[in-house]
Amino acid sequence: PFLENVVKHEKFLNGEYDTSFIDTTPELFIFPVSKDRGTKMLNYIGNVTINGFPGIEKKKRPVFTKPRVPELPYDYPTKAGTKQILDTQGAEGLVNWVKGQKQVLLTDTTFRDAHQSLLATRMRTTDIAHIAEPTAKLLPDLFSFEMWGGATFDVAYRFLKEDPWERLLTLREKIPNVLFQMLFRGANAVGYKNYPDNVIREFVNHSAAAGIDVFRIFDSLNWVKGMETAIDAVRQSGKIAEAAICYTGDILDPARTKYNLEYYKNLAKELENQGAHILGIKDMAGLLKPEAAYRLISELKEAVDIPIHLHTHDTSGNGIFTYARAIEGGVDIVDTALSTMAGLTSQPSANSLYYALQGSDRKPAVRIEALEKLSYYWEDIRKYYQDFESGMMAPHSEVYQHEMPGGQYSNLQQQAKAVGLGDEWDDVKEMYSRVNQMFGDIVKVTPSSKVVGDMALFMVQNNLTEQDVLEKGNALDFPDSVVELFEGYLGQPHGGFPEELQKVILKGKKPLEVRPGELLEAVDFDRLKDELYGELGRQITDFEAISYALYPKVFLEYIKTVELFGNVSVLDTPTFLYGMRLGEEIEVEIETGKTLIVKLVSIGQPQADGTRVIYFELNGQPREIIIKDEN
Ligand code: 3PY
Ligand code: ZN
Repeated sequence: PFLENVVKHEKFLNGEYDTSFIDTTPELFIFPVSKDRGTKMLNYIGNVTINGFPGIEKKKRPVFTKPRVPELPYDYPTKAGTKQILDTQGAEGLVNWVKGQKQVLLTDTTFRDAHQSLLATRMRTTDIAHIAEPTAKLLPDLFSFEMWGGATFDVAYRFLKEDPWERLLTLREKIPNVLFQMLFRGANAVGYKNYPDNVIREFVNHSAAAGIDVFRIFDSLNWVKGMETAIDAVRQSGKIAEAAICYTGDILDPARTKYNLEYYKNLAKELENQGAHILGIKDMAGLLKPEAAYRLISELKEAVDIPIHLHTHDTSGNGIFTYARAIEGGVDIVDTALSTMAGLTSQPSANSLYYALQGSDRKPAVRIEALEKLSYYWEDIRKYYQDFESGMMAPHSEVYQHEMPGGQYSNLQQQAKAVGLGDEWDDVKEMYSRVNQMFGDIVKVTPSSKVVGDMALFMVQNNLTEQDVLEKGNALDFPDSVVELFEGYLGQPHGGFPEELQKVILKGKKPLEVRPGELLEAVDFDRLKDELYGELGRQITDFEAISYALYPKVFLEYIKTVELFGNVSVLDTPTFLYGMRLGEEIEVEIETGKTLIVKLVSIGQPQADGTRVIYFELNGQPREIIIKDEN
């Protein structure tokens, strides 16, 4: 604070003080570095070796095979793709190009939704970055890579201890030819609650500048008002606004009248009028049955003039059939993942779809050898993350009953385990669908799906029925997320909230009737940067300020970890998740051209104070690190 005061002082800034001592006594300015990077890294490795990684069963580091990166000749070209169309012809030009395609276009979700849905979003940047260049070269004909947003932003900081902006910048450099797409939760940005409008705008502007081209914008209650600010911000940034309708219910079931074809058609027209360049159909749970897909898409093609982009999850095992029918219905773009990261709660496999469309005039212009080669890599990488797998081994048609989004399945399961309900998972799933009915049959997608999940956990944990909630609600302390939903802080559901339940949950509080963004005070980014400057003692980037505005606690926690352990994103994933085996030697490139060689020599016995000494060699020099054994 003292220095900060000095360097910001008007007279100091005007040069009214003699500062020649800076030049004459340089020794005053050599600050002690508390720990060097190597030591910090050894601290991390020692710690994870002894104490394990959250969510990973404690065991010796497994032996993994070297991931198979496709070998390409050094002069293999990077063909121009959709990114160049957008950059030279603008959003309208790109939309016209899409409309002119006979083939069905593909978005590859391997870098985002696939691992969000299969591996609790734990995929690290290093594993994506290693395959990014070959992917750009082998798949130049894709519509886009969905590679950012959704839960990846939060999980990067919270669990992977890495910076999501870095991921975007790194991948953009390696993939210059295909559009980058992100999932954007409308007024909830990449978080779980509504943010002030200026935060939404800043986020969109900075992500656009850092490399995002297509923003898939949705609202977790399909409330168009909640999407308006984001759509406008994206349009203003010159990028593609893909406004999405979340698909829920079943248009084939005449008994379920709340979300019928008319509902979807009206919503589609509203979004087109709102300025959407592309209409997204976001079937986040994989509920869109094949015949429903045909009807929905063919009717929407009549209702709107913009291209339609369909997203589904293969949870039920019907994904390819759904796409085949949607393609007959005229869908322009579909979301797939590389086969070894596809299926189950993830997207349908691009490799399978390729073969399913053989003989069709809408077959995509991708090369099957490319898809297969890249799939080998992901088959190897996926093994690193085996502890984050959901355990779902086969198609799961029960999804048509519980309606849980693919991205939530593995996450809610982790949450259930964390609160001691690991063995009651079947009850939690069943309760999830009962809570949905109790809430009036709402759209369930982040963050509304999280609220349904929180309530389901709460009810199973406390042994409550729907009746209990209504009768004893006054004495119950509902999860905050549930109270906020019923207060209107996530917007308004189609048909409103069930009134009796709303009264019980709000206990006299008045619900909002307007868009939360109208009431939330704008974030003063200059003040926020000053605040952070005070806290961290260094200049703050715009990216950091936005992250802090979205997740103050998570962001500061991340900064603390980096101070303690340095930049752990440079570690290979087996070391990051499992630590090292005795006698093992690894290389860590801490910056381009600067490599540390680390060998784990031995692990000392636990001491009376609960610590152990870990003996390493760092670039051939012995190093001892003291680690607190938390076991
Ligand atoms: C997200 O919002 O993260 C989702 O993937 C919703 O399906
Ligand atoms: Zn999804």
